Amino acid sequence: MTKKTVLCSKHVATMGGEHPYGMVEDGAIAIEGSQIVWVGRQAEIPGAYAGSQRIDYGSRLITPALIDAHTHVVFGGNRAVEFEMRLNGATYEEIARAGGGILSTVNGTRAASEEDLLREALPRVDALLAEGVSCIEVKSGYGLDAETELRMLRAARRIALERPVRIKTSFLGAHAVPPEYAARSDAYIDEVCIPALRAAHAEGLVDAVDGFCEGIAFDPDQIERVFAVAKELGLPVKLHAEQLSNLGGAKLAASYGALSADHIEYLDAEGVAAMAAAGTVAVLLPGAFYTLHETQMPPVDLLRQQKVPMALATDCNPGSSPLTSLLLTMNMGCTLFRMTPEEALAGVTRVAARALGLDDTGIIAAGMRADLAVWDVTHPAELSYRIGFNPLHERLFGGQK
Ligand code: DI6
Ligand code: FE
Repeated sequence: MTKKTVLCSKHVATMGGEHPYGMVEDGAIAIEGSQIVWVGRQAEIPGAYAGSQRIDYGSRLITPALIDAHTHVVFGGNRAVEFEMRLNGATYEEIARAGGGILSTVNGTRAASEEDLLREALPRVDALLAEGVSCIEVKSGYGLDAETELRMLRAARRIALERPVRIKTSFLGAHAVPPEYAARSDAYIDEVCIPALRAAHAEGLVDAVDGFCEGIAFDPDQIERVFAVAKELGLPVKLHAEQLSNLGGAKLAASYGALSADHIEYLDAEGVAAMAAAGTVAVLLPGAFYTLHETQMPPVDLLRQQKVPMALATDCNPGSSPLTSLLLTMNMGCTLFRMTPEEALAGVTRVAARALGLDDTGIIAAGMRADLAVWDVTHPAELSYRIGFNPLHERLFGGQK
């Protein structure tokens, strides 16, 4: 018989239901094995769980464990020197066009073994787990040749063997044009990106297909060729869209029923409407906005009005967002993008799950995985309010400490 446990706490933010934060006061969560089997008030615990082991967390807050729905945590090297160059006046796009930027990380990643990539990623992963994260999306996209793209994805999948965390992988072969295909981006898509996607899928390494639709990367026609193959393979798509300019990427992604369109600072009303109609999640990435001194805000009011769900993620990468704190990301979502603390918490739980196509995590409800975070705070707004403080008391992953 699987072990039953009842967790009790003064505040349980289920992030489901009608109340703000789905709050249950004097709450209890019954867990059997790795699953939540019942949630409600302590006064109403069903008889079936009366004799179970109880853990009393006192006046603390329990939330769903956090989900980082957009990261590039697997890569080789770092770009501190470019950070310095940007502060001496160079722009992100100038550095990219001069062969730095994403391509400098491509060099570092091609030179790294699978072991190196895993070893370098783990400290970043550990920083996220220490803040109550239970699930991390990880993209390829710094290999830009079939061998290195697959190596990145294998390293990403191995994170889940080294740490108690769920990993979802996205194939991002259409991230940048590698030097050997300079000025031949169409040939890169047909000769490298698409065959690498097929090979990665054949090896079972791909959960979703992503792309970078931008002047310094790929145009909508090129992205569409990759999406057509994703569709043929039965893989969901998502897209880095409208980060630095508006090329209509979000609209294209929505036309493929994308799980998410990410960044979207330059998204217009037409793009918002297309996302709303397709049920595509907006993944907002304030770490990149902050790092690049961006001034164009994502259209948060319009997204809200059109009921496009908003997720928040770190975009952890060595160039535009060397960020490994989802709590700081929540604070930035509130202060830079004027999201509410409730939207920020939904954005790293319920909505983040949806951006990854997951329906068994992100809220606290019967039938969901027991992925939970217990915090030394009494009100959920405290999670977004503080800057650089980690109040995590305990994280449960599939019911395990
Ligand atoms: N947009 C981003 O913010 C990351 N990738 C992308 O398409 C940045 C990647 C990098 O600069 O290394
Ligand atoms: Fe990204």
